[in-house]
Amino acid sequence: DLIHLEARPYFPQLKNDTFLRAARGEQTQHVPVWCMRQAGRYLPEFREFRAGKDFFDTCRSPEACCELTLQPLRRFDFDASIIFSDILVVPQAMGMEVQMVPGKGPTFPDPLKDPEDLQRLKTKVDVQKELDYVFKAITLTRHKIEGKVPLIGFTGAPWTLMSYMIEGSGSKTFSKVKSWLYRYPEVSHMLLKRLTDVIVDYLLGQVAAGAQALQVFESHAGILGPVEFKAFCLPYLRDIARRVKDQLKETGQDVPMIVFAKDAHYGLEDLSQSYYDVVSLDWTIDPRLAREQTGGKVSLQGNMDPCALYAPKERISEIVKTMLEGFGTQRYIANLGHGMYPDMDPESVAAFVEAVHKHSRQMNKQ
Ligand code: 1CP
Repeated sequence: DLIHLEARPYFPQLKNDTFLRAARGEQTQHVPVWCMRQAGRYLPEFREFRAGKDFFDTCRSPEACCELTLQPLRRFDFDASIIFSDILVVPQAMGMEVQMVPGKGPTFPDPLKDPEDLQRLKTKVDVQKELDYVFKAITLTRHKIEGKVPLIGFTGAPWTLMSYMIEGSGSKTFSKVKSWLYRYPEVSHMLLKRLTDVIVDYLLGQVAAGAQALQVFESHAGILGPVEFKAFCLPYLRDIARRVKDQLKETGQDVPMIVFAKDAHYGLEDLSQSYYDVVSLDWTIDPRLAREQTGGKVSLQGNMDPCALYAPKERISEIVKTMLEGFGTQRYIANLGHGMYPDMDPESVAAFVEAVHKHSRQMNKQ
């Protein structure tokens, strides 16, 4: 059986459920906080641990993933953790080769060039087998975290993964993958559908392994206009949440789901009605406007400009206070608007986390 979804009572009991409560829209005493890319090169212990090791070899080692997930929790008072992995393990599971080239980022030596190349992908992907190493990492980490905070599992969304599979790496214009949407819309939908099927199994497998929340990264949403977003992103994002939620419901499980569609301003209202519990925002969106557009239907997550971490500590505290005033202290998870950068100071992260906890507790008393 691919997915056995029974609850796992033998995991250590959760001691801090603030993040899960905020995600579900329940009252919290303080605003929970975590950072996208909280495991990363800005931590000296991360650089030391990763030194000389291949990135995807590290991803395939449950022990290594566990250690890297736990590192930021030893330093900071985060209210959630995210499993160390990468979104590109999904194209690998579908049969594509991906290398992490130092200084360049992820690279596909043999990207998809034209519609016939879809034949190079596996027709049937045994997710349980191909991504077993991620599931093992999640189960191990869930034990080793000892209930300190919830563990978030994640995936890349179909459009973002499709863009890497066709561009072969990051890109300035994304002209190759966008040309597919205009030249081969039907084949594009076929590919997005196949990615969606794998992603649904992958997320369910992560929950079965011990993930307590799920985040879907549509990091490249913003390179599309509103019409293409509605055609090529939104239906698949909805489909993923609906199918995962339906399957979990059958076994009485409720796992909060977060969608992060970076730079998709025009999509906010639709995303708030797409079965996700939480909509995660990049820093270009005004908190009050986001609340209006999502109509109080979902919790919100985000959205401090990561570069605000370069500010002096007192300034970080002020920025956080303004952000909390904009979002309010309920139905809200503080985070950055995107991932951290390697040259950031861990002290600034500590200041960010402290400011969120301190200001939100004060505001809740008033
Ligand atoms: O050697 C290294 O340390 C490389 C840096 C690194 C790290 C730490 C990469 C390469 N991936 C990761 C881990 C990672 N990737 C996590 C771990 C958990 C955490 O947040 O602490 C997560 C959630 C991701 C997800 C991811 N990978 C995304 C979605 C989030 C986002 O940033 O928008 C994307 C787009 C990737 C691809 C990727 N992997 C790595 C890089 C440098 C990139 C981006 C490349 C590009 O700009 O296109």
